[in-house]
Amino acid sequence: MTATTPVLDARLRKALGEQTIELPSWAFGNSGTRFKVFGTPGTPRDPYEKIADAAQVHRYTGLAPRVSLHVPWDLVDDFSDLARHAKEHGVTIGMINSNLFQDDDYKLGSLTHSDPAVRRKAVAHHVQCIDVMRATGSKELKVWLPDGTNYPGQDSIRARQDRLAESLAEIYAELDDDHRMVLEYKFFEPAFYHTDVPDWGTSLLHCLALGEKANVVLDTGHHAPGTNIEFIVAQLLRQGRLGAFDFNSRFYADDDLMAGAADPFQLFRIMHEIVQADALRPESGVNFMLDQCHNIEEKIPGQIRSVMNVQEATAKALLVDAEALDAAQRAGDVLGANGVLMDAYNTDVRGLLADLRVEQGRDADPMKAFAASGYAERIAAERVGGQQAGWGA
Ligand code: PSV
Ligand code: MN
Ligand code: MN
Repeated sequence: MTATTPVLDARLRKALGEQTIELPSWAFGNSGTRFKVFGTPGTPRDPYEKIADAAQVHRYTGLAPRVSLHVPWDLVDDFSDLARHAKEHGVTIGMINSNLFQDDDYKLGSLTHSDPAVRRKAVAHHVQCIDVMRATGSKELKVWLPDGTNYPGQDSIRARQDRLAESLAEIYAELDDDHRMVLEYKFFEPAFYHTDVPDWGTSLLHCLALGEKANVVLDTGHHAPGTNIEFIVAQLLRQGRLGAFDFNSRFYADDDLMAGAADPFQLFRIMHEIVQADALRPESGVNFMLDQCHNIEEKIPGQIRSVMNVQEATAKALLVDAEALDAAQRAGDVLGANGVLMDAYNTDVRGLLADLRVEQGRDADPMKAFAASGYAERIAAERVGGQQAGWGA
């Protein structure tokens, strides 16, 4: 097979031009492991500075117009002022993430806790998040549940599911008509024996019970090694229930490394399912978000690299010759079908994407352009005492 140079035609221009990737505010704070959190010069000191940094990613890629907040990590006195600040920087506020994992009361569970008072507190926290949505113009509430147990017999798995269903219904009832809620699953951690929302099936069952405004979040780092994630993507898309991605890479567990760094082929296979289902369009309702932490690498370039990796995987998926693939699949041509997919994956799309950026009036190379801008040096000089990711102002 001879390599061909891909051309930026009208179809690619439109599809790639419409793509957006949401950034997590916490990617801009310092983070690390339980062993050590390394500081980075210029780390944001508050949510305002996190948004200013996120806006840099959008400025150089044109791909990241929304910033997702985590409450209470990103607590401010006036959320409408934070939304105004975002707008001033050319971005908007995206999903509002609740936090059920840093309060002593939630040691044995939050929305699943056997004590109704603890459950009430956890539900009230989501009501607070919905108020933040109203103040910021955000339309999406994201719930990730750390609840689970560490030992067999510690609590009733079944009773916890019932309590969870009730708590989620109370939260759902608080949503406005134009709000959506997404429920994220994770197979283990912080709980080690059983997790209350461990997989897409459990998340989907709760969403189906709640109603049309509830959909599943797929965090690529939240599966057992070897899981066929693109199968889950295809299945949720068939049901119209894929609400969002949390993109990141993992080698071992929930590593939160840069998207497309560990396994670019997996990212391509995921985007191939998205393109096949025509779910790249903004109206598809799928929010393509990153959920990452940059422990040792610089944060803004780390985010730029990640969105570029998602864009490259998308461009390759758009290059799959759908007709040839369909013909080979129908003919039972195993090697031919696989060859069509691999041809697209093996295409170098970097030139095509550079052309797209130049057409959009941006620099062809976002990494170089950001490095040359002097922004990193400026914030390193201006900001003293930056925060750890995950700790509010
Ligand atoms: C949990 O591991 C998770 O993926 C959830 O999305 C949290 O909100 C996020 O990480 C916190 O970093
Ligand atoms: Mn996540
Ligand atoms: Mn995670």
